[in-house]
Amino acid sequence: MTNLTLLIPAYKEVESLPVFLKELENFDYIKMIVLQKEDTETLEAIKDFKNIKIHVQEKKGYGSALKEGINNINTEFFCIINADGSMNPKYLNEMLYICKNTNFVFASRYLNGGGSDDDDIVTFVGNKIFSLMGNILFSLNLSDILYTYVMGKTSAAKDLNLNYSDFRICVELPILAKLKGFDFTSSPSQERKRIGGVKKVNALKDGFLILTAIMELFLRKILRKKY
Ligand SMILES: Nc1nc2c(ncn2[C@@H]2O[C@H](COP(=O)(O)OP(=O)(O)OP(=O)(O)O)[C@@H](O)[C@H]2O)c(=O)[nH]1
Ligand SMILES: [Mg+2]
Repeated sequence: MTNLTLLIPAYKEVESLPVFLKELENFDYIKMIVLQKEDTETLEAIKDFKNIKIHVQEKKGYGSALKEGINNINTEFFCIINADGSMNPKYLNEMLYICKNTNFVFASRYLNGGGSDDDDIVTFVGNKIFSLMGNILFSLNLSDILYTYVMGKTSAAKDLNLNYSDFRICVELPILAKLKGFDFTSSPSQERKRIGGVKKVNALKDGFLILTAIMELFLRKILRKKY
C-alpha cells in the first residue's frame, strides 16, 4: 500500500479534472478529491473513476479544502496538487524522496530547472514580491511562496493547525511551518497551463487578502516575541 495521498482541491473543474485523473492513473498513490457539495458538475464528471476518494467539504473555500483534506489523510505523506493539471505529477517521486529527510518540500517555479507556462506579468511580479516578503519577515528562504504544490509529513501538517479558509492558506502554510520550527526545503518545478476551464484566483482580490495574511502573521510573530 502506498504511503502518499494526493490531496486534490477542485472547484468547477469539469474540463480539467477528468483529464488529470486519467494522467494520475499512472501513479500508484491514493487520490483524494476535495470539493464542495454544490459542485455537482465536477462530481458528475468524475463519477466513472475507480480508486479515488472523494471528500465533500463541510465548509467552503480553497483553504477549507486543504484543512479538511489534511485532517482526513491517514498515510504518512500528503501532497497538495491542483485539479487543473498545472502541477506536473512527474515530480512526485523525487519530492517523496526528499520528504524522507524533511517535513515539507515546496515546489518552486523560480529555482534553476523550474519555470511557468502560465505566469503573466501580474502573477510573476506578485509571486516575487510575496516570496521576498516571506523571506524578509519570516526568513523562509523560499523562492516561490504561493505555488502551493507542497508535499510533506501528514503529522506535521496536522500540527500546523491551519486556520484560513481561503487562498490566504497558501502563505499561512509555509509561515506556520517556519514559526513552529518544522524544517523544509524546495525543489524546482515547471508549471503547466491549466488543462481547461477558468482560473478561480483573482490576482487583485486574493493578492490583497494574501498581503493582509502576511501582515497578520507577522504581527502575531512580533507580539509573541514581546510578551
Ligand atoms: N475545493 C475547492 N477547490 C478550489 C476552490 N477554489 C479553487 N479551488 C481549486 O484550487 C486550485 C487552484 O485554483 P486555480 O483556479 O487553478 O488558481 P490558479 O492556479 O491561480 O489559476 P490558473 O493560473 O488559471 O491555473 C484548482 O485546482 C481549483 O479547482 C474552492 O473554493 N474549493
Ligand atoms: Mg491553477
